[in-house]
Amino acid sequence: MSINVDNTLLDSASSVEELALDARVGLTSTPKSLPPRWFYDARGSELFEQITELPEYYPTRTERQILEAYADDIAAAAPVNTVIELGSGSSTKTQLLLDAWQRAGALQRIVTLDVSTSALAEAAAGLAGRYPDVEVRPVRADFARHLKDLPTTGRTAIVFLGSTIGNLDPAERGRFFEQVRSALPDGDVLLMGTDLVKSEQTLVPAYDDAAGVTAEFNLNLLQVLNRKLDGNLPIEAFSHRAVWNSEQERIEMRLRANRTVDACLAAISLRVHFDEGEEMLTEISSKFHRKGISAELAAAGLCVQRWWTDPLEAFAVSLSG
Ligand code: AVJ
Repeated sequence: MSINVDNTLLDSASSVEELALDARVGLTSTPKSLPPRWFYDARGSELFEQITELPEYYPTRTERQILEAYADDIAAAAPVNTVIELGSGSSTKTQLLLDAWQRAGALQRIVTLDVSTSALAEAAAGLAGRYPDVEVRPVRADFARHLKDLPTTGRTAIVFLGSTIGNLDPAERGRFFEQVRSALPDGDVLLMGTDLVKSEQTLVPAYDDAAGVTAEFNLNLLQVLNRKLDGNLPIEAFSHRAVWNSEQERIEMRLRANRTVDACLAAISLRVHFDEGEEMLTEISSKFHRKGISAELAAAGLCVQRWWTDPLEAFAVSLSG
């Protein structure tokens, strides 16, 4: 079965315009940076799926372990009929929750929201097949901006898994939680996965795996720029870096120019220069403590009601309202 992806909030033309804007700002800043959502073209989404299966990348399987153990507990604590999944990707872990909500008997509607049309379309077909009596609505949108534009009917859980919240810096998280708070009437909830602070020896390999999949994922960003903005960035001149920033408790993915690079993005008439050794920040992946994330939620008026974790406390799933 195929279900149309709703592109009205983010069509491909506006997406290219937004990339143009981000590239113009990010590539002329010091240090250079780009927002991580541009990783997820069809190839990038596929590479991310491969990352989730790497031996070093513990977050996905740990979160799945938590959901496997506690899905019924979660469904009981959050008796909802509408699920809005943000940054849904392939929605595979979400099925554990949806099964539990369905067992509880009230599941009526699933809205999935992602920037990747290909991931949305594929996931929606799977969900519609698995939950034939449930309305499935894939919406192409940016979770950081479009929450207020989503239909909210019925008792709702906003589900935000995978520690995607870690991609936002503290100010962006503050704004995001405010939006969640205004989108959720009393009684509605946010179910969120957060990766927890742990040793650098575990964190760095998770973002710099032996097979080089994360490196390919990071470098694919240059292909996205070249393809969408008619650029000629020499991919082979760059290498992948994953660095633990212990002060800000986040992994930083960077692309390092191994030589001087002079290139251009013709579609936006932008010349791009990298010095040898210069690094561009392509993603932050913040790691959390229970206390810190609870305080951030509280600052937006959200209270943590439940907190589920794995035995090693590598990852947590929280329920707030
Ligand atoms: C999907 C944003 C949660 O930060 O761990 C994985 C993306 N980047 N490996 C993460 C990612 C490099 C992932 N998130």
